[in-house]
Amino acid sequence: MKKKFYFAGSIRGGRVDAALYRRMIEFLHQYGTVLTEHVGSSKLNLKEQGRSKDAVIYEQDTAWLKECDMVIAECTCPSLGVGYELAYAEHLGKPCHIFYDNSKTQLSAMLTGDPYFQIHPYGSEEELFTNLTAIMGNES
Ligand code: 6IA
Repeated sequence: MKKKFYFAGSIRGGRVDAALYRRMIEFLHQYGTVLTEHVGSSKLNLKEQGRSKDAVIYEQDTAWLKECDMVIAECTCPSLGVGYELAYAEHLGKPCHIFYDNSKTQLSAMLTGDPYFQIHPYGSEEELFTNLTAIMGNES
C-alpha cells in the first residue's frame, strides 16, 4: 500500500544537506507520497516572514504530521523545527525513523535517549539508503 511520508529536514537550521534531502525524497517516491517535498528544494526562502506567515507554515505542517503514516527525519544538520516535529509526531503515535551521519554529528540525547524513536546512524550515503530500503521492505 502506498504510504504518506512526512520528510523532516533542516530549513532555518541550515541547508548544507538540502541535496541529500532531495535524494531521500526522490527515493521515497517509490513507496508513496511525500507531503513535505519543499524540504528538498534548492530555492527556499529562509527568512522569517512574520508571525502570521509562519503561523500558516505551522498549521500546514502540523496538519501533515496528523495525516502522515510515517516520519522520516534526516538530523545531521541540527534543527529546532525538526526536533519539534519529532516530539509532535511521537505525541501522535506516528512511527519515526531518524537518520544522521555519525561521522559528522552527535544526535541530541533527547532523541537518542527516547526509546520511542527508531534511530539509524550511518557512515556513508550508501549505508543510509541500505537502511531506508530495509525499513521500506519491512513496512510493505
Ligand atoms: O527550524 P527549521 O526551519 O530548521 O525547521 C525545519 C522543519 O520545519 C522542516 O522539517 C519543515 O517541515 C518545517 N519547516 C520549517 N520552515 C518551513 C517552511 N518555511 N515551510 C514548510 N515547512 C517548514 C518556508 C519555506 C517555504 C517558502 C517553502
